[in-house]
Amino acid sequence: MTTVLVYGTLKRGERNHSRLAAATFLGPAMTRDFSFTLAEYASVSRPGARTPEAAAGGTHRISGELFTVPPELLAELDAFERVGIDYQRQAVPLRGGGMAEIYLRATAATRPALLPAHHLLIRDAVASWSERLSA
Ligand code: PCA
Repeated sequence: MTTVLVYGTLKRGERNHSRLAAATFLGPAMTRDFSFTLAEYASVSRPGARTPEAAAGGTHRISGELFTVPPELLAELDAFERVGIDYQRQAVPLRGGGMAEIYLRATAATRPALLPAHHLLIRDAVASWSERLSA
């Protein structure tokens, strides 16, 4: 089992949450460190929808929901999030202790240089996806 911190479309009430049907909700959680950036993009797969994307580097912590995920589901989620292309999954310390896996923007080395034109940054993501707390 792996503990995963989700902050975007996988959260309860969001459009991809049904993919976590086999996961166990543990509660709200946030990263320990204020060392991330959260941006929001126009969804490639769903025109009109928006997708948040956290990246390493920055001054914000990421808040979301903690789930226990069985190995088969983790593999499915990695495929869905296109790990190695769009996202990388990384272990981060949580506020209050412990670690969780989180999907962060893939590094420039693995991310395709040319993104579709509609996959452009719209604006900084705001509280709709994650609290933004200053250090
Ligand atoms: N799905 C993952 C990463 C961003 C997204 O929309 C999540 O909810 O954590």
